[in-house]
Amino acid sequence: SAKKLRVLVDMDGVIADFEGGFLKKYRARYPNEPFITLEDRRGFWVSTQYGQLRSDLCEKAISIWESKDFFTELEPLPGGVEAVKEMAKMENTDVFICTSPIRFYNHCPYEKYAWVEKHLGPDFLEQIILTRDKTVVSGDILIDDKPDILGVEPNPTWEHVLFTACHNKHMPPCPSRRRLLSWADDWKGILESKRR
Ligand code: UMP
Repeated sequence: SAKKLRVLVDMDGVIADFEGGFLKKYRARYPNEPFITLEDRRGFWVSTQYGQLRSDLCEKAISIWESKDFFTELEPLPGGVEAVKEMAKMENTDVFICTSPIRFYNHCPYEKYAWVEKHLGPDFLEQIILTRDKTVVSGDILIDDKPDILGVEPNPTWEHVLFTACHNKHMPPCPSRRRLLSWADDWKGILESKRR
């Protein structure tokens, strides 16, 4: 068809290893506190699960991603950077990185730009969308590990494809929602299905 396909790709948990980076820095900073292995993670909010473990651990968890260099130093998730670069080179395809910064804005927005420049290249700085509400962004597909993406727009234009992460992999399969198990999964097939 004539129109270009617009793909929105989330950052944390999809191309950047937020969970792995969090756990490593939490354990280094709080070596004597209990922690939750990635195998035992449930629910999107790390802070909520840590708060359930012990109430004061909620703010300790938050202190990790509010620290300088947390977001810049996240490792890329396997295959993510390569997939996004390949996607961006495909004909009739526009790719945007669509990510929600934390509300503590001292470091996070800057570091998200720095991460994209480092891993995807300076040209990709044109493709960044920072928003706390992804429902107002238009696109054909949103690849995101957050199970519930809500906001002011009740009928977003995109189809949410759930990207598998440690916190969502145990959720019962939902027939109306497609999943990408990893970047080794058939993301090209999902894009092709939207072009038809
Ligand atoms: N985040 C929190 N609390 C948590 C887990 C994640 O504030 O317990 C942050 C990290 C990201 C943002 O900046 O929320 C999620 O952004 P998206 O992946 O939905 O774009």
